[in-house]
Amino acid sequence: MSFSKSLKQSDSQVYQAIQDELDRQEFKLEMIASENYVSPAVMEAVGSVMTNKYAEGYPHKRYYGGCEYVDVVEELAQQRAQKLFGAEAVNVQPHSGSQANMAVYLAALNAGDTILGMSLSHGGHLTHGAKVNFSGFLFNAVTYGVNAESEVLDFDEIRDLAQKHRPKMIVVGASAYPRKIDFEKFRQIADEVEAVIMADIAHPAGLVATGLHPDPIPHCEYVTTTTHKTLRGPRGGMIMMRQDLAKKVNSRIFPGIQGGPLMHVIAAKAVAFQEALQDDYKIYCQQIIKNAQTLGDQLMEAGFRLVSGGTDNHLVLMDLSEKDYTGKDAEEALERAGITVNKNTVPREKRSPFITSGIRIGTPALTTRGFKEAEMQQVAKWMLSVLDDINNTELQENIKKEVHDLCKSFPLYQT
Ligand code: DSN
Repeated sequence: MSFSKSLKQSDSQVYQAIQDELDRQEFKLEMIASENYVSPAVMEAVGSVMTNKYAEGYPHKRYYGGCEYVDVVEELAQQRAQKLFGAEAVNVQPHSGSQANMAVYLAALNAGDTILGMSLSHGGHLTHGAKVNFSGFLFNAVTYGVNAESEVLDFDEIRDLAQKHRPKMIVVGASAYPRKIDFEKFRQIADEVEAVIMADIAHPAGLVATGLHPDPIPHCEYVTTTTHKTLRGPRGGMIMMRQDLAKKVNSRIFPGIQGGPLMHVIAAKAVAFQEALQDDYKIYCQQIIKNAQTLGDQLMEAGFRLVSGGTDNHLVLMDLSEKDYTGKDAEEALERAGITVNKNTVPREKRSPFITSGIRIGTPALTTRGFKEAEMQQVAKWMLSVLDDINNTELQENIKKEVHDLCKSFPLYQT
């Protein structure tokens, strides 16, 4: 019977892959803007016996017996999220950001209704109306972008589009937008056309929670987020809303689109929210922004172009369209040097999403491991060396060793 064996004893292949992933995270520079490292406490909850429990329904109204302890963690997660964001009502059950968004759409809209969201190629998200996504199949999706010159949200264009198309919902939020989002301005436009707003704050959620980014809660009917980006919790989603909207949204999550909630993940969300309520989490979020700005300044000083000319959040978007290499080339070269980023489309993109003319670089994960401005300057130097001589694999190999050494001085999980 293999039940009582450790993973190492029972499945050497999966065990080895996890060890390799641990090494990758420990010894490479993780700069994907949507990723982070959770605390051992969060991981302990994700790996707990709560994974065994079926708990369809909501606390104290379940379809299964034996839910008294999963009720405790779900209520803790709800209460802590409410405190963290000042939300009237929350649903902590969405398995992902995509499912959080889907539940809101199904609560607020009918198939065929018009939604107005940010275009994917300008930094939006698949679930904000992309043609290849359910949000594009089910709804009549119209998109807005950034201003051609300033590369920041163009509220005149957004107002014109809203008045022309009369969307039932305006979707606010982005996956690759380096600036703060003014939810109050979106509210004014939404009121002019009698639309509701769903703000998807998956990327800046931690910055919102700590007051370092404008707060969508007073201005938006629905606020969705993932819990694993700047918020530094387990992989999952969450919906925040006014109390009067909660019943319908909750019914769209269960039984609408999900079955049993992932109680181990909900337990870990509770742990992460408690961590985010501590004073040092705000210091962490402040450092994320300082680190992104330090990196951005160094790249610009070296002559690189950043979309919108800089950042005031956790990411920078490098526009490489004037270079003789692509976003894909840059991603691959940096990866060979131990620096993980992702290729990304930029405004006015001419290449396919598989090639792109940009890279998106984020600082939440490196900030978690303790990097500050000095380390970010070093990281920028390595990136610049790689990009200045992009086919030099010997240089990349040498930088990879230096990256390894720096990572060793900032241990994550291995002591
Ligand atoms: N895939 C996420 C990102 O990288 O931004 C968004 O869901």
